Amino acid sequence: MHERYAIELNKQEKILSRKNFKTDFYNGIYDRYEYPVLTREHIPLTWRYDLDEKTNPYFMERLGVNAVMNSGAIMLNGKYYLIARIEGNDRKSFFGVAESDNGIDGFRFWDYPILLDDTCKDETNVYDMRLTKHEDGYIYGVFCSESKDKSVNDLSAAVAEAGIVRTKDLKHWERLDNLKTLRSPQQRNVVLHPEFVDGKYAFYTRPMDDFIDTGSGGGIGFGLCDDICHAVIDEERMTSLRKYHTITEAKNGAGATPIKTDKGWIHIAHGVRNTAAGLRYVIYAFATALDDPGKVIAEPSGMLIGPRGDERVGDVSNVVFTNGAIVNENNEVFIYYASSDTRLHVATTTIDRLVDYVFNTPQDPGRSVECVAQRCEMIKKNLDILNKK
Ligand code: M1P
Repeated sequence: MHERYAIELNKQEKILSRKNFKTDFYNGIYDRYEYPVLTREHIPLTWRYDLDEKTNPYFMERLGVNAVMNSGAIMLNGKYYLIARIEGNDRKSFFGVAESDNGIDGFRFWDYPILLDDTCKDETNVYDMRLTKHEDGYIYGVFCSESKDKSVNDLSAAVAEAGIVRTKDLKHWERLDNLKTLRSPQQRNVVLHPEFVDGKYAFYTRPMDDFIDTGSGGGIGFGLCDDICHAVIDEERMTSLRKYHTITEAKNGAGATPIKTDKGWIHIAHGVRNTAAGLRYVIYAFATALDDPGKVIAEPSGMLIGPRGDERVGDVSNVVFTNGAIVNENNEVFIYYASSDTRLHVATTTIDRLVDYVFNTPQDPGRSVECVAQRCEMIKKNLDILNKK
């Protein structure tokens, strides 16, 4: 074995066995952590280097990895699993399973990445899998299946669809037909709801006219389908809407699979606005009704998580994005979010705090003057409290 192997393995082991800890960041809603939970440095050396000295005498990285980011998440048999989006140096993304005992550190990838059934010959790229433990007994993975748009003579033009796989153990994956939405030409950020709705499979969708621009797509959609093996959605109605001069002005999209609470389904999604420096992605939350998971019943004002410090910089800067969260047996919530399409972090909270945040944080009144009035009302209440002391 090349002498460099042991050196690199040792360096990697330090990262893999590093304990993570909460930073002093405080907002009462969630905690942030010092280290990302997954980075390109977490990728096994066997995935990147040819260890055969005859074919790789200089111990070169042959198949490098550029980034590890947007990850689906699930708890199984007491362990925390992430289905990470891994982007190779060749810009193609793929999925790998990383496992941890506590959800905040010690994530290690299994021996092999996931090799999907090659059922879509035009598919060039796959990414951002959302995992749903469905009441039908399967774990579903819904991801973006991207192909070149052959209808135009533009090498960057693409078509996004929602690919669907299912498994029971995260080891054997069965590929189903891509979702068809009859009224939306493109789809990304599609999430399967964990329960049947009116006896049907229910999806949160993101209707788009184009690969980047959602165009006439007004926000996060919701639609039902009869057959998950050949999923077709005829009609999508809107849930969380894009709104002028908010964090969702340019687009939004469903993130983690919704979390069921006594008061409603809590959704942790992303919102995008345009700036002179390009698109800015933040994470926000809202709730839908238990008896109608497509109907928004609470939407706190503004963002839940925005990029901070080093998180602001990466391959696609000024981005935080989530497609996975875990609730453990103690009702602790682990929100996995990637920063700047480069690495993956965790923020932790509890169901009680999340419910309080979603249902008791005031809504965005929509105009500066009303926002100031809203803030003044709270300040007045606070000053009255302080002055009584
Ligand atoms: O680059 C930021 C994100 O862009 C896309 O999100 P959306 O579909 O809302 O534009 C996704 O491709 C996502 O993977 C990426 O993190």
